[in-house]
Amino acid sequence: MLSIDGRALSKEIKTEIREEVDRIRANNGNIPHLAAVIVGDNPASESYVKNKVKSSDEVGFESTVIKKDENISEEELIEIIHGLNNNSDVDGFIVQLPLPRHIDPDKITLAIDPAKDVDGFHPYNFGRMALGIDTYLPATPYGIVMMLDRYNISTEGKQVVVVGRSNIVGMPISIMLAKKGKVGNATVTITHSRTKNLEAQLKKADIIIAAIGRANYIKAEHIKEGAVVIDVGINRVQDESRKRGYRLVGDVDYEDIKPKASYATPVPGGVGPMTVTALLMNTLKASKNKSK
Ligand code: L34
Repeated sequence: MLSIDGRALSKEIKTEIREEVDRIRANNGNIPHLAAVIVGDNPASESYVKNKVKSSDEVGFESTVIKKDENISEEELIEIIHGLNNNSDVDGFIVQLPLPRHIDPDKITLAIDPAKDVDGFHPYNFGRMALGIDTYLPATPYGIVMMLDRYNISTEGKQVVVVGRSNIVGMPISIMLAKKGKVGNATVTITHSRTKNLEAQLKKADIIIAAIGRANYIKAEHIKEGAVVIDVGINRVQDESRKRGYRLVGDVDYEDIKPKASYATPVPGGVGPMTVTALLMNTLKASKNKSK
């Protein structure tokens, strides 16, 4: 099996972004500025946002983090979003999910100016994505598409089984892979918690996209010989031998599928870093759109 190295690929793409930012700077252009809003103290969210800021620094972007207490009201959060919408210094911003339960994520997404929605979550951008009109693609699906593209893994005519139907991963990646295009033209099956006989679906898949949120759920016995396995899951499992007291594992039992898969993404170091890099790509695009 070949490992799809998301870390190395991210590094490569970030070097390309960095070169472009250097050119922009040399021409006295607009330096991309990403802002991230984080609510509460979810350790996973803090770690993801930290990676977004670190990567922004690496490519020469400006970045701002707005951290709010988990008791912030929905109205106050929407005020912050309006502030970012109207702040011409900020090219794009995200509101890290999940949000506390008293805040409706749909209301938050709808409050974001689609021109600055570098997550690609606003219905305006989701709709453009679904119609194949140029837009910000949601970061995780975009990262997966870049991986398949750069590893020359053909999706044309392939049976793709997506496990999970979330608005930010399962649904958009299903649409993107079914569409016309170099990474596209696949026959896509969307599976979820109500799917009957998931095992039979997985067994026929040439490519599996696992976004379930269950540690080591997919095993060798579930996959076809030579399948490509993309693992979107990031689960924390207790591990006292680690300094942090936990380790990260995917939705796929990587060691188990290794002898059977043709390609697979590790966790960590697979889809995660590509999500961050895709966000940078969208932010660069936002800043270029602004200078037009
Ligand atoms: N608004 N919310 C919004 N936009 C997003 O694009 C996200 N997502 C998902 C969760 N909520 C969001 C992310 O940022 C998932 N996600 C994300 C981002 C980065 C990483 C993983 C998920 C990542 O950097 N993963 C590293 C390990 C991180 C660690 O050590 O904890 C990896 O190697 O997989």
